[in-house]
Amino acid sequence: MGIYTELYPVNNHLRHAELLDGLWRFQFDPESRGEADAWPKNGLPESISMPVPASFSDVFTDARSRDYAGDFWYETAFCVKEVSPDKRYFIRFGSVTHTCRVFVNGVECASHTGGFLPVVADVTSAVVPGMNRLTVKANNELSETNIPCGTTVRRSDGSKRSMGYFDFFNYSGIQRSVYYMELPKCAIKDYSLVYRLEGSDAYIDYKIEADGGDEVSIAFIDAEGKVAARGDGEQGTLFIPSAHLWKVRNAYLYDVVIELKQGGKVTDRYTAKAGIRTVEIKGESILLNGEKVYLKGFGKHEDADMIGRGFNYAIAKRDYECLKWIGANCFRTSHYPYAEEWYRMADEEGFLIIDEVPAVGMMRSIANFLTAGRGEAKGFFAECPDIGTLSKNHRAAIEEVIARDKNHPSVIAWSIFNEAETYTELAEKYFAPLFELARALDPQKRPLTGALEKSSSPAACRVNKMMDFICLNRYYGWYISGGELEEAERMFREEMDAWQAKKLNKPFVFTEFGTDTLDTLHKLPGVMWSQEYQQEYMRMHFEVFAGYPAIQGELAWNFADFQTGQGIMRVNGNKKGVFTRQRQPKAAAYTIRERWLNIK
Ligand code: BDP
Repeated sequence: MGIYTELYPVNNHLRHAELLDGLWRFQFDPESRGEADAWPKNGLPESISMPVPASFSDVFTDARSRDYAGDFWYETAFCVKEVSPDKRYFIRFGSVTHTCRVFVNGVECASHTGGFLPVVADVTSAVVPGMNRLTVKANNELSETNIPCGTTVRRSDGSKRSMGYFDFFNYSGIQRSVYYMELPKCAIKDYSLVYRLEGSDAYIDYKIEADGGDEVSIAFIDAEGKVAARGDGEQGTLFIPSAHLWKVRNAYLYDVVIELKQGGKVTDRYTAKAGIRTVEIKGESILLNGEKVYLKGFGKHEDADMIGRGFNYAIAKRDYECLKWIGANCFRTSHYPYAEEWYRMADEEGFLIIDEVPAVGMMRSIANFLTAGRGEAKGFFAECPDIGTLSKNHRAAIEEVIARDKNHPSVIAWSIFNEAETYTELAEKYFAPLFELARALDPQKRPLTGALEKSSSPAACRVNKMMDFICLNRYYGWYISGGELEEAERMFREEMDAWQAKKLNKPFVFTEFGTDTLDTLHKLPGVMWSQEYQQEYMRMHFEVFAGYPAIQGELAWNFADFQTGQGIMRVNGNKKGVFTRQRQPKAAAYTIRERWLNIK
């Protein structure tokens, strides 16, 4: 297991987890003077209040603050009742975007690169009994050596501006929940579960990693509270005859209880949910528990009014209700790992997730969507200033996402990139070790993929051979032959024929197809941007999909309208949502619903 992000916080008589969400102090630091001026020790000198979790941008009423790029600071206080030698103390951030350093009482306790995975600070040596100051120095500048990729330029007045090589707003800040945790010194660090099915019987290979202790045990408890299986020792195999399986939209979850003992005394207990299921690719099929599954759903974003990319339960709940209403069973966490709460909810609701690392923008283009949509991408890797650092950060994201999400039954695949250069020798060299790494790290050996843009054509792409199923982002009828659906369909079929001719014997999943659509515009016959056009475009795609048996999934772009940077191609954001940003259906939602409710 190795890398671990500290298990999702739980509260019980041996573990204490306290949410620190609320109003924190906040300050921009455009001159990067905070450290020299000892802000971690003395406090932020001119701070304002700022909600956590939330992106900072959309709470402001001035453009400079909204679009700020550079260093910024957060600060709050937390209470430690007593400092015991038998305990360890942690602060766990769901994420801090994009890089951060964490200080407690002025002492640096952690630093992290990558804005979409947990940051865990062991603060044991810094805490004191009573109130403690927690300070976070963050930075949201984009570069070509961190993911997501982009660049940071200076305006004529010297201020910085971040420009992503991607099509979503560079929301930043503490966008996920923060926990203060007290753990026993002798604690459970990590666990993994791997399932095998024989008929209706399940075998569960488990591994537990602990810090100290001399005895460890694991139990699977069924929904009636009965122990279904129990095992002792750090690793072993559990057997559950006639197991309840975790199925699509019919999720059965067991309670898992892991206990650690020292000298006969229980020192730690960790509880979680587990769903018994297998995932596998066989020929052109995606199999869940040995049965074929067709993926229906969307690429999403963590994105909403006011809170930006901040996690909010009500929004997530509404999204799941919309997904159920429309007949979806899957989504891709485009273009970064989402807050852990999304996966916990998917586990419970029986949704399938393609879990994507933030490797987006590996194409030098501010209007990357245009470039990618038309298949006009130019090289990225040849000019990347430091491939070593980029790949180190990309590796870390893969290690951390697998460490974090490996036990979620909802996660059925890892997506290693979105729309990267794949058609050069450099790209092949870049990606091969990353795919190998993911394959080696995932105890469940889930299928691997990446989302290919138009330049990754059947003839040119050198990376699809590393993938277990192939994800295509295609915009025939939008970026290509926009407004000309018949012509678009011919070109689309031509490309699909070329893929088919390659006889790859792998499933294909459409991970993007869609049209920008204004919820105010109706026009008959449909024109680009009208609701009618979005419907016609969808119908055309559904017909094409039906003609190719290897197509095993359709994830439309996008679930909802979302914020992007400004530009002549974006009207206050990307409007390819099938739902509006307020999660109300556009006309195409009904077209899609009619189809998806009828695909079993
Ligand atoms: C693709 C990107 C996605 C964009 C989409 C679009 O993967 O992030 O939002 O196109 O243009 O290039 O809508």
